[in-house]
Amino acid sequence: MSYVDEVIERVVKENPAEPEFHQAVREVLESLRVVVDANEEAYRRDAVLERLVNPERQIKFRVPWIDDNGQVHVNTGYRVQFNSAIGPYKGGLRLHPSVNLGIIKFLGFEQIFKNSLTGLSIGGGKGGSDFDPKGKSDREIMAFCQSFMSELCKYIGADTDVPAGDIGTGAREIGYMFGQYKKLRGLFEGVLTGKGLSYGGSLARTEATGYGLLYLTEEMLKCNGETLQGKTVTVSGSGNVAIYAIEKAQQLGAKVVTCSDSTGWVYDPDGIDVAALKEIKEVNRQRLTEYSKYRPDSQYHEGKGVWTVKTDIALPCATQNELDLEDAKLLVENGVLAVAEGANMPTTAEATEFLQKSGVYFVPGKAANAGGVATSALEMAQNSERLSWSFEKVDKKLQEIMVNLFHNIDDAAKKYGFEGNYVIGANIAGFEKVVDAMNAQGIV
Ligand code: NDP
Ligand code: 2IT
Repeated sequence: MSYVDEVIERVVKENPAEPEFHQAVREVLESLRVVVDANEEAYRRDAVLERLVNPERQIKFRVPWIDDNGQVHVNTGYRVQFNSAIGPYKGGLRLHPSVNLGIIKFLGFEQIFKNSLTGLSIGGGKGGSDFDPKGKSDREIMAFCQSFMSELCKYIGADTDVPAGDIGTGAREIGYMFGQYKKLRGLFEGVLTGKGLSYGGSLARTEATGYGLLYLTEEMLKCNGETLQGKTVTVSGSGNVAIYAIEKAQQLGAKVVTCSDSTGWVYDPDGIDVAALKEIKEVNRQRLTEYSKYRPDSQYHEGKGVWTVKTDIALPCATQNELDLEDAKLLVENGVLAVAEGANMPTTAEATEFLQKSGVYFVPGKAANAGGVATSALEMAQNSERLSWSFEKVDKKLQEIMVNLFHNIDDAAKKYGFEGNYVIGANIAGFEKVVDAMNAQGIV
């Protein structure tokens, strides 16, 4: 059996009931086959793949907090410090009832390669909790965040591990966590990114993931003789990534006609009203059912359905495995040109394969959504020099990072004979830097 197959089999056996982690490992290792096969003897001897798929450390802890009625709740907190070969662990904190160790491990594993692709000095990590922020009062959110950080603060620091936002964790949660870290550790340092602007946050971090997704998509289209101008775009999700993806797509001349949340989706044939979406989601924290009050000609549908709409470019920006084979078939039937992942692993393995075989340009999340973490690294740089850069400066650097990133994955795909396969290109380009750093640092 080949080394790649052997390690995949062991990951599945040794990490039972973690299907998302298996899926992420399988995708990466399958892509690396061409590189691993060429170095099989040395890689086996050095257990390169075993060291890659086993986190350096995983922390699981109790998070007790008291609700507004005096009831005590206990959630589970996680931080997986996956790989520090190229820099301090870096990656978001997800707060969602579906969170479990396998999901945090899949996200942490992806983060290793994504962070490497940014070209910046950040290792891979991820954390979170099965806490559900929906419907909680501000005081309850604060109580949870303080309890979560009371334990997490023992394991993180500006030069060791720097968490940030993800699903359910935005500026409010980062603020409460930062306050608790500072109180307990007595350190005002860049231990979290996505901070508010008044206490060390970076301009353009809020916009970065969505904007970066569009900068990369535009470059990819340009290199294939296409452009965003005049295209129809469908987006899923209506959170941080989705909102700023929609905003930038419209700035670049496309028309975005959908968005969604976990209960339903909106079709707005005239183009999504971003100001209305921000008010509903960022200010009032309401459901998408409110959208038709702002836009009477739009349609609201319960359940799932964004991918049934005819589109040129599909941008899944909600969560993992939200675009399956049936959705992919519909998209292809409707003539989709490109799919770029704003979320982490939103496309199932079968759907990805089908899209690629159908000639759709497909860019995986670890490349397409890397603008968020890249700008987090720029926030870390600003914190280190105790300065704040202008929006224009950060945004320009973000654009450069995404354009370079696209060319790196495109070149890696070509170099190994898989031209146009951005999944293989991203995995190989991300892996090369990490494995080089791991080899240089010895068996640690
Ligand atoms: P938010 O919490 O701001 O928004 C998440 C959006 O996705 C909401 O509209 C939410 O709907 C929807 N959603 C979440 N879970 C589900 C689900 N199980 N089923 C259906 N809809 C769901 O998160 P972000 O925008 O920050 O993150 C979105 C994706 O992008 C995630 O995969 C995240 O890992 C990834 N990502 C985020 C980055 C960042 O900088 N924030 C960077 C790179 C990737 P509802 O509100 O109803 O739950
Ligand atoms: O998935 C991701 O890249 C993020 N949630 C952002 C991580 C970060 O550290 O900014």
